[in-house]
Amino acid sequence: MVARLVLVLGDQLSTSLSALKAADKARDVVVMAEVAAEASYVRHHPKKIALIFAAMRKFAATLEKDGWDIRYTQLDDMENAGSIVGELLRRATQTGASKVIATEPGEWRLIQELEQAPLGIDILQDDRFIASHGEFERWADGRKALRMEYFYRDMRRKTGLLMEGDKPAGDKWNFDHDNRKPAPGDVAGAGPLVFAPDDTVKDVLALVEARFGENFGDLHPFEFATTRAQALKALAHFVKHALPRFGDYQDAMLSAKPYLYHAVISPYINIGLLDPLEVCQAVEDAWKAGDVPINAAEGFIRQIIGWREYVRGIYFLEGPDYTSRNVLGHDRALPAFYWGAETRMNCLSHAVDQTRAHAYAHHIQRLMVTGNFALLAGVSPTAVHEWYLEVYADAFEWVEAPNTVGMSQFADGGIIASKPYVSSGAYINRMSDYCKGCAYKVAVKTGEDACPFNLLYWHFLDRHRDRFKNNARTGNMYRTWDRMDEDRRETVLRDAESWLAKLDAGEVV
Ligand code: FAD
Ligand code: DLZ
Ligand code: SF4
Repeated sequence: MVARLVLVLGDQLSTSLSALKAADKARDVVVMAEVAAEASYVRHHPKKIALIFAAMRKFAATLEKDGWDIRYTQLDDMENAGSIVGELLRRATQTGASKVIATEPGEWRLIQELEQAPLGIDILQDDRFIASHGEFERWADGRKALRMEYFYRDMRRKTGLLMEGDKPAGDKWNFDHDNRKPAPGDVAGAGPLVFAPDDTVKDVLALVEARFGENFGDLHPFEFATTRAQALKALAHFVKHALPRFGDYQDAMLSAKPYLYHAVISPYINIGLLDPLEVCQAVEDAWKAGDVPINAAEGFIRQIIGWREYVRGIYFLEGPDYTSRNVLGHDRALPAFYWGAETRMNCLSHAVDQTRAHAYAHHIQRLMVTGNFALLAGVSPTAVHEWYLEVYADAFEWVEAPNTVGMSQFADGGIIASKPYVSSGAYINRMSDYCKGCAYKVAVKTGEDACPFNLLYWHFLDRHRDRFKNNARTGNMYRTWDRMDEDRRETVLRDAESWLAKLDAGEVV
């Protein structure tokens, strides 16, 4: 019988992949390819490209050992066709295959390319998720608002995680009330387990340095896990050393501690080295063993079976135009300090520096520092979306776009976020140590020294009054604003305008 091609993409490195399960090891040929089209559709952080290429090479070796016939193309192979479809066509000619089995990619762009390819491609559902597209559609159907919390409860019931019969463990679905403490300055922070580069990784690092060395981001030191075995060790390290305090300090930010008690496993889950359910089971086991408190276990499991599944559901429900939504009509260019240019804002400077160094920032840095600023300043959500897709090692469109366009920039009109995630400097000051070392003064509300978040917060609310004044969660902010005397309101708006004019003129702000 003629062989079929089995496509395995760089974020599909799971032996349980639906395309592999549907294939016949004795007959079919696995195609994996490092291609320029995927490596440059945005200017990915060099660490992200290195992670994907190194993990792809090692995954191919694992499959080969397991008896699969693999056709692997390295980026600098002379015959490399440069794109996924090009590589499939080349391998089809080589092997005589006329059919391809693929698992659905996590991006509309690539799904459409596969659908339009002159090949018979069978695209199977990606079943490495808890909810299928059909299940999410049924949940969403007829609901006025698609709130994550209700979807999450269904996922708890479906998986049985942290359930006691049909009741949530500890009698509450959500323990956030106990979470989100500001970090005292002396917390240790566990930090992720790191891995020294082996020969495969060193080869990839040399390639990435030569081809993508100009992209924003430091390639060295490269310390990510690149195999499932290493990723499992990183998970065990997190569960033992960081999970117990994960809930407490989930939203805290400290200049010297980029990771605090976060897991730093999203890149591994997203490329397939770890399975989301096994991760949650490890966390539940630690709670059952009495090693971690319920607020940490519940808070963590909610991020995975709640938020992660929910944002994927929204991405596929909303369709390919989701990334170009812009209900607030924001069109400012992304400021140069997102690419490392100088800024006087210490919070932004730290979040961007960490991003450049590690291809990582934790959720609150993404949401309440870089995201919050872009939203307040009215930056084009498409530009913001591209930035997040480029700079983080865990960024794949199905998860990045809803978090950025929806949750962070409110550009989808509130499908994901029930209110815009905006704050003045007071929130950042409460949750971090950034303000202490800042050229601006967080307590100052107007004038040259005023924290720009303080100025822009009111400017944002004022310019979007019609949209947000009746929102149950922002309405009281308008009452505060309206209670200020008129002179003060005018001064705040004038100072915000002149600060934005300096930003637009390219001054260091
Ligand atoms: P932890 O804080 O330790 O959380 C544990 C796990 O929960 C993560 O590994 C991740 O798998 C999952 N998780 C937590 N929050 C979310 C969420 N909102 N959506 C989906 N999964 C979540 N996450 C990505 O995986 N890829 C992205 O491209 C991405 N872009 C984001 C962009 C913005 C603007 C924002 C606000 C958030 C984004 N997130 C993204 C979500 C979240 O910030 C990251 O998942 C998290 O920071 C990863 O670090 P961690 O493994 O240390 O997470
Ligand atoms: C992100 C990425 C990169 C940088 N390079 C490759 C590659 O060379 N080959 C490949 O198969 N996949 C790569 N990927 C992951 C794809 O871009 C990803 O599958 C799609 O964005 C869908 O999530
Ligand atoms: Fe950021 Fe304002 Fe604090 Fe400076 S004072 S670190 S700009 S929040």
